[in-house]
Amino acid sequence: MIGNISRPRFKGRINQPGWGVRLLALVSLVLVACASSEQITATDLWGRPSPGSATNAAFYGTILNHGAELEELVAADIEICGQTELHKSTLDENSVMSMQHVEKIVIPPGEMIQLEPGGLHIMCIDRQADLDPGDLIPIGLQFANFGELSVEAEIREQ
Ligand SMILES: [Cu+2]
Repeated sequence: MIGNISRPRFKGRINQPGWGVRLLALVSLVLVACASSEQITATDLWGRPSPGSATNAAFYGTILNHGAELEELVAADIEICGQTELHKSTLDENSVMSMQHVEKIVIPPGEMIQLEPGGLHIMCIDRQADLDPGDLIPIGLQFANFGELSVEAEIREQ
């Protein structure tokens, strides 16, 4: 008997969305397209949890330049940090990691820049609050042409 269980069959017509649904989907698509036509976007910003005595923290993410002009990230501001700087980590010939302050991060038109561990990052110096998993930390990104972009970084383990 087990092999003879008949499953309900849906005819194709039932699964076809009506034109109203399709129109809604189209409108949503257009809205998404408009939202992403911002000249500069920053996505997936994050930082590691850092409770306790550590005084510094780093933030990472992806910055995209959708515009036709070259853009420069010139500063970042995080309220819970005494000082916020743009940094770049480098590995020297002895495999020693060090980081330098950079004046700006250049984002060519149509390209994206990855801020990531071991590379470019936003450095939080003199951290004044714990960073716990799930926290959303507001960051102000200052661009040379675009101006200020407000984003939030999620605190998580990678
Ligand atoms: Cu750093």
